[in-house]
Amino acid sequence: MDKILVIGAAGQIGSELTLALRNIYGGENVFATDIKQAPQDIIESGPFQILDVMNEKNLIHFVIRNKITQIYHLAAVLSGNAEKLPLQSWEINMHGILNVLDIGREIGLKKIFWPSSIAIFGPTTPRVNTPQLTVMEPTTVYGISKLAGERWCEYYFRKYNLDVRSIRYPGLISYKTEAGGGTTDYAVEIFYDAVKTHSYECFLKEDARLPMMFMPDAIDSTIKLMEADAANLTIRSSYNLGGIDFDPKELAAEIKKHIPDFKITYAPDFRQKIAESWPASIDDSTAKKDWNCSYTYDLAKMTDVMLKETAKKLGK
Ligand code: AKB
Repeated sequence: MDKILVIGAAGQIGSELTLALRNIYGGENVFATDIKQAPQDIIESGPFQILDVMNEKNLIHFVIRNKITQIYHLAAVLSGNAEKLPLQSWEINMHGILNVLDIGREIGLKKIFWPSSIAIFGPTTPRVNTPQLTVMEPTTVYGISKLAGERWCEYYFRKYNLDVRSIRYPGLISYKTEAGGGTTDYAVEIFYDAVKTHSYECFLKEDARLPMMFMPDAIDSTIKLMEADAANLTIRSSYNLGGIDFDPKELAAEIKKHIPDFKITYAPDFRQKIAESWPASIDDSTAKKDWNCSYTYDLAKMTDVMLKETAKKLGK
């Protein structure tokens, strides 16, 4: 039986992916770790330990002691936060993935998953239906670190035959754990404020169209990619994933169908410039061809579930 290590299990993706993996592989076989305390359901459904991916010695001891065969390395500083502390964020984002890749090579791990992002694209990239292979000149430190990480993943695959798999996530929308410090976070915050105050001040402009995805689709896609036959995978940097694309005005209009007096105002900050440098929509035909990726949620379905679940969470 595979033994899986999740690094960043208390984060936005990790808090949901860990539970999904435990459903498949059994709670005792999925080791959750983070530098902060995890939610109660993670602590109760299997092993959890505080662990810092930056500490290579502790990490390798953990991997050997627990006979780990697969790592999902999810910890990262996101785009908005990374702009505030560029060099520290570069260090965290790069050091983490390099530690994991090198342990993978040394121990002979079966598989590694690492998330990349639409942030690897930049203002010179075609914005509409952005292809899998295209110009990549990111202008954020987060984007630069994700692009470098992608190159390292492919390098370890080609040089050491390490089975690393990756997805370029669009903005992820979820109700369980809030995102922290990203440019696409408005699409999560808006639901909390809509439920609490029927209003939201958006830090992007009304027409800032970005690719997004509801978390259940992101989790399903991640597991599908990790279970795909290695022989079918033609991309060893990271796969484009499309999901849905919308702008703040369209999302507000969808929320208004449920909360008629909902009001949105706009006060764009530094994140608007980041959003303008990213794709508006994504061509994910390679992922569809190679491992049959597909999605369940469109804007209307996602909004309906987000409003219901956020209201439940806030006791409204
Ligand atoms: C961010 O906004 O930084 C992230 C991302 C798109 O990778 N959500």
